[in-house]
Amino acid sequence: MTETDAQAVLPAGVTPFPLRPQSVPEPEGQRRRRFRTIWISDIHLGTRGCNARMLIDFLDHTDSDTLYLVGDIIDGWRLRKKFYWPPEHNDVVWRILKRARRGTRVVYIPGNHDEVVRQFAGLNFGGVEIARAAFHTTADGRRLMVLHGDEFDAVMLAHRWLAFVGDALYHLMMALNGWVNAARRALGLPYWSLSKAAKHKVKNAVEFISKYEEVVARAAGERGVDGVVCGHIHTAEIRNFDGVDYYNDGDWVEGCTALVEQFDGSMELLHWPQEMAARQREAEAARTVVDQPAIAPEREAA
Ligand SMILES: [Mn+2]
Repeated sequence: MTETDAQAVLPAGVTPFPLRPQSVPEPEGQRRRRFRTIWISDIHLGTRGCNARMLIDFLDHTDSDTLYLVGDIIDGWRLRKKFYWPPEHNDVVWRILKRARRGTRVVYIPGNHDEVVRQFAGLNFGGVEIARAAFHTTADGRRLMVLHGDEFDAVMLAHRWLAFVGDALYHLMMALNGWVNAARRALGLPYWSLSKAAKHKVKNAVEFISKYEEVVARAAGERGVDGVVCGHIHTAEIRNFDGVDYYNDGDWVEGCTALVEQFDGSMELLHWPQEMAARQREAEAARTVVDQPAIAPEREAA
């Protein structure tokens, strides 16, 4: 059903969902960085921790042939406790649906926080393919297994207490992170992730992450693929374990990262806060050049 059809069916005065305006308008005619493939995960829409604004900026400055949504896109666990859905979270959903309509192949692999969507694996909603896992072949012919990554939680049971303590600490840290960054914004400082900084200081967490990466890579190797792409642990990484490539696309709560494949098959992690800062510096440099006409004083002298 098109938007106009919906309008005809619905009673007067009732606006069909698609006609709701976006709160952050999508810039038009802007040059986007093109990639063969983009992987993003752990967006956690429906939580305060979600950096929707930064993700909107990412979506507005990039494009790809294929987009993989590698799980925990919507946080059903948190939403069940408390409904939280600001307009920017709608904007993210909108941008993804628009991409699918423009011709990007969008594959949504639900994670543990959006596991309710898993029952729809094999279906297609508005051009978004739902899948439990996927295989991706890179431009240089490597076969990668794509999955959220919570599948390995059982294997990581020995470390479960850490995950449990982690969850409580995590939400406390997220709240603090919001305050810290509001203050930093007010001071004109760039975004900085408190929990990311803290996590790298905690030895246990580092060990846990390293172990997790190894377990996932080994499982992928056993399935005979060349590599694996996952999310789940909110730690972006590109590593190789005994010839198996391990890629983690990170998250949009703390690090705000995406994994991208260039057209030659090479892979890269984009740290979006840094990309945004670099763009801002460039814009400022360009402004300075415009502000200082170099020729004018000499002409005056002549
Ligand atoms: Mn997860």
